[in-house]
This record gives sequence, C-alpha cells and structure tokens, in this order.
Amino acid sequence: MKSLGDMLLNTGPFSEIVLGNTALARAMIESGTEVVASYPGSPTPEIGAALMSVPKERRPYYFEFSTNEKVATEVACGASLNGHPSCVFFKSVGLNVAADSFVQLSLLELGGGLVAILGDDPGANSSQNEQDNRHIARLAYIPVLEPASPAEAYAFYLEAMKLSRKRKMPVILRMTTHVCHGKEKVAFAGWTPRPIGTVPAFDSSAGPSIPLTSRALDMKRRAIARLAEVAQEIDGSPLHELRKGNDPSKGIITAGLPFRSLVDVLEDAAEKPDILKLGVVHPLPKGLVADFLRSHASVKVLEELDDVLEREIKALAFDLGIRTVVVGKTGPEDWIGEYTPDKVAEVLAKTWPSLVPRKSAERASSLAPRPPQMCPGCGHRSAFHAVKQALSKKDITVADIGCHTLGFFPPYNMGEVLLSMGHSTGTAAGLSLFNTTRKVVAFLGDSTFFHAGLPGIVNAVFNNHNLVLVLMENGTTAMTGHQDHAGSGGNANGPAEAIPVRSVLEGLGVKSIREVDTYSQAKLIQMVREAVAEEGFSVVIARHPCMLKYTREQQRAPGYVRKSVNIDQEKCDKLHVCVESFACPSFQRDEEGRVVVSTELCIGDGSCIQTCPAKAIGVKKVQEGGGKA
Ligand SMILES: Cc1ncc(C[n+]2csc(CCOP(=O)(O)OP(=O)(O)O)c2C)c(N)n1
Repeated sequence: MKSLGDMLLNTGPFSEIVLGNTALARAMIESGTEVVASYPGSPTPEIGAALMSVPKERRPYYFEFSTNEKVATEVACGASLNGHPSCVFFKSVGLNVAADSFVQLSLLELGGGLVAILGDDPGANSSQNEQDNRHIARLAYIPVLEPASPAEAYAFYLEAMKLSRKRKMPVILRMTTHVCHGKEKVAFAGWTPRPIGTVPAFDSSAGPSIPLTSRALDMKRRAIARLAEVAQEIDGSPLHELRKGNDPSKGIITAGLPFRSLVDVLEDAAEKPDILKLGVVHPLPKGLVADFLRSHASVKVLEELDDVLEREIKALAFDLGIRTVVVGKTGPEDWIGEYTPDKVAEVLAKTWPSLVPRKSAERASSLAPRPPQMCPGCGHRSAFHAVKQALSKKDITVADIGCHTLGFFPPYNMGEVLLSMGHSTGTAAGLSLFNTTRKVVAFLGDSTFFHAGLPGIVNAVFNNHNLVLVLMENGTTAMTGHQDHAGSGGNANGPAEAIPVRSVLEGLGVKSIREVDTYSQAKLIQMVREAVAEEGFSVVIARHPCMLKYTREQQRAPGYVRKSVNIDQEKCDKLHVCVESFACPSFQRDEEGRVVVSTELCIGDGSCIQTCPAKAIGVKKVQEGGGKA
C-alpha cells in the first residue's frame, strides 16, 4: 500500500477516498503552492499531518507550524509578497488571533497569491464558540469560496489559488468541521513538479505596501475595486450549482454542508423545490441570485450559523424591487448548531412543513454522551490532584485552553472561567484586583505559553499583579495531536533547538519560579502552597511529558514491556481515593466496592501509587514485546 506521502506526490491523475483535509493538501501540491503556514486547531490540523507525511527532502513546498495564527498569516503574506503561491490555515477562533494582520491582507499586492483556509466549527465540536467567519469577508474585503464536500474542497482550493494569483489578492476558502473530516472519493488531476524559484520577487514599487496616512486610503480603494471586479465575474462561476426540482414556486438558496444535508432531507420529498447552491458566498453573485429570486414566488435561505446570506439577499431584493417572499432564520435555534440532516429537516419544517417527509426522531443517535477525560497517566491529572490539595476552597482558579481544560470536570473542578488561548494570566490579574481574601491561580499549557500566553505574563510582571501561574508543561501541543512548539525541541521540518520556558520567564523578569515534575505530588503541593503565600506574581512549572505521546513512542521501541498497576486487595481500605479524587479512568469499582484495574487502559506509569493512603497499589508486567506501529 502506498504511503500518504507517496499518494500526495503521485504526478499522474488518480482517484482515492480521502478526508477533506487530505484533499486540500493534494490541491496545494497540484496548484504549485510553495509556502504553507499554520497553527494547529481542529478541524484543520490533518492538513498539516498530510503535508508532513511527505519526507522533508521531497516536499515541493515549505511548511511550518508557526507560533500562532497571526505569525502564520504573516509568514504566508511575506512569502506571497515574494512571489510564492502561499497558504495559511487555522481553526475558526484562530482568526481572532490572526485578525490584526489578516485584515490588512487585501490592501496588499500579493504577487504570489494567498489562500486562507478557515476551519469553522458549527456545533462547537472542539472550540469555545461557533463563530461564523464569513463575517470577516466584509470587514476585510476578501472573497469567500465555500465547498460542501472533500471533492469540492479540492476543486475550490484550485480555483481559489487561481483567483488569488490572477488578482493578487487574498481568497478565503471557508471549511467547516464535517467538510474537513468527511471522506469521499476524489478524482485528482496530475501535476508537474517544478523547482521553487529562489529569486525574491518582492518589489516595493508594486505597492504601496505601507498603510500610512493617505496611502491606507488608496490601498483600501484598490481592495474595494478588486472585490468589485470579482463580483463582476462570479455570476457565471462554475462553482455555483442550480438543481431543478419539480415545484417551480419554491426555491432554496444555500451553500456548504447545509446543501448536502438538504439533498438528503429532500430525497423522498414528493415536491422538490429548486436549489441554488452558492460556491462563492462573498461577494454575493447578485445577478444569479436576482434571477433565482425573480423566478420563484418564495425563497428560503438555508444557512448554518448566522444570517450572512439572508441579509444580503433581502437587501438585494429590496434594492431591485423584487417582490419574492424571502424567508431566512425563523427563530433563535436556527442560529445554533450544525446543519445536519436532522437540523435541516427541523429548520425547513418551520417554513414549509409539507416539504419534509422524514421524522427527525428516526435519525436520533443512540450513542450515550461520554464526557471527555484526561488519558491514563496524564501529568495534568497529577497536577490538578496536587494543586487541589494545596489550595483553599475559596481560591479562584482560571482555566486556559488545552488538555488541561479538562481539569474543569469533577472531581478536580479546577478552572472556573475560560475565554481564549492564553487569556488565563490576564484574566487572573483582573480577578486579583481589590481582592485581598481569595488568591487567584491561573493554568496555562506550554504551546499556549508561546502562542498567546507571553503578553499576559509580561503584563503580570510589568504591573506587578498578585497571582500564581501554574504552567502545565508537557512538551507538546497535546490537544490538537502532538504538534511541536517552540519549547518542544522540534518543528515541522525536523529537530530544532528548544526554547526553555524557564529561560523565557527569567528573561521576562519573573522573579519567583519553581519547577517540579507533576508525578512528585508532595513537592508540587508544597510549591503551590509557597507560591500562594507569596505576594506578587509567581510561576510554578508543573512538568511531565504527555504520556499518550510518550507511551506511543515507547510501544514502537524494541524491548517494550507493557505494564499495569495492580491492587493488593488485602491492603486496600476501600477509601477509593484512586477512583474518586485521582479519578484515573483505569480504576473502576466493582459491586462489592473492590477497586479493579483495566489493564487495557492502564499504562503502568504508577503516578497513582503515591495517592493511595493504604499503599495498596503496585506495578506489574502485563506483556512483553515492542516494535508495534
Ligand atoms: C486561537 C486558537 N488556536 C488554536 C486552538 C486549538 N487548540 C486548542 S488547545 C491548543 C493548544 C494546546 O497545547 P498546550 O497549551 O501545550 O496544552 P496541552 O493540550 O498540551 O495540555 C490548541 C492549539 C484554539 N483553541 N484557539
């Protein structure tokens, strides 16, 4: 079987069942995209995994995971200014981090072209909100293409890059979770490898590229003019699709994944309305939409999340005096969640009840909800178990984003407020003001430390805030699939010198720094107590490698011995600290109250041993034999 990397480099045409994210990686190669930058975040990190599956020496592109989305945008921008077709990709909320540079992109002359893939997350499957990034299109004068499937993701990327290069402007490819993660057979075209040009094409006279005083206005004029040119040509774009039904009085305008759900819902409908599926959602293809409105008595706008298309379509109908009834969102629930077939059936039934033949109930999932939890052996569990003992109940804890956010769940209950990546030190500083009775303790992961954590820390030093920061250092970006970060000792291109978090903290002027392995519970408890007792800003580095990553690496090594902990039932006092407070999922209680260990889950790390007051936990060998993939 061919490796993913070989498949991506295959120069001939072929068809394969792939993820939307993999289809995008192939589209980058076929389109001659030379520079790609990102910061990991669901639903897009598999694009990075696909790009990294090609051995570095064979990559017809440069790829990096940058320190954050803003830097990734800047890297792609700089490369495009130098003539390299470039791409930046990140998750929905990544746009908030990138925004300061992102909104400037359309003001520039992006000679190489630049496609920005935004991975929106309707349903907030793995995000702290479900923001609709189509709004940025108006703010930043950038066209938006929206595919509905992996095959379209591939085809639309190729179009996006073509458009971007032709107009020297950024183009957004808006993806959503199930377009990224859906699988489909995609027919790929061939491509011809060519060397990446090394003569820098940057020409400042092609600008202006410096938005100072009146130049910023000229640059804005140019951005608006370019967008107007795009608007002129997109009415006839092959990316739009018109599906004729058998009920000419009704029409539905939709785009992206809701289109797929709609087709599914209407499969058995006796009366099928005409469907206009938009491929370019900004600027609105006005001629196409106006013709569709004019030829139907009533039109439903079916869109996931916000009323972006609805507002524009209603404004267009008003401007042109079109008297078609346009129905968009009919209630607050229409703004929320993924437009799965169930949801589309529900939304559609509120406008046209006779149209929806299927009962949503028939499709209801029978899967029981399962709360997410930290892995067996996770150093964050040990950290929370210890920190909880070190704090008093009235202290305030501030969560951040990463695997450690799971400390919010019982029994740890650590982290009571969460805004965004890297917010914790800043929010904790605010909580500490005028607060003389409740110590504030913030948590922060190491990838996030470099991503957006540093300004909050600088602020805490600079303004002498009174709080404790527990830096949860596990040597990787665990939550999104173990990508390297500036402190991990590697990058997307191989080994790299790690930037030690301690040196950074010292360099920033943090005076009180303690470091401990989270498996050393007593020491960690002691250090947090000391830090809490101090006035001012203190940091406790609570370190332990991500055990999921570590165990996977160990399993591949020859001579690996699988271990598990075991309970000495004679010694066990049935206090159940292991089940109730430490709460490793490997422990379960049987009907008689005996603790049993799942050897399937347990990795034999032994972090639980010290938490047992009866000293009833030991480690045993389960199985020999490593070298497993
Ligand atoms: C702005 C933004 N970018 C990306 C993400 C996706 N994301 C969630 S947690 C995380 C980083 C986690 O790494 P780290 O801080 O080291 O904590 P760990 O998961 O390793 O414990 C990322 C990148 C996000 N939520 N927000």
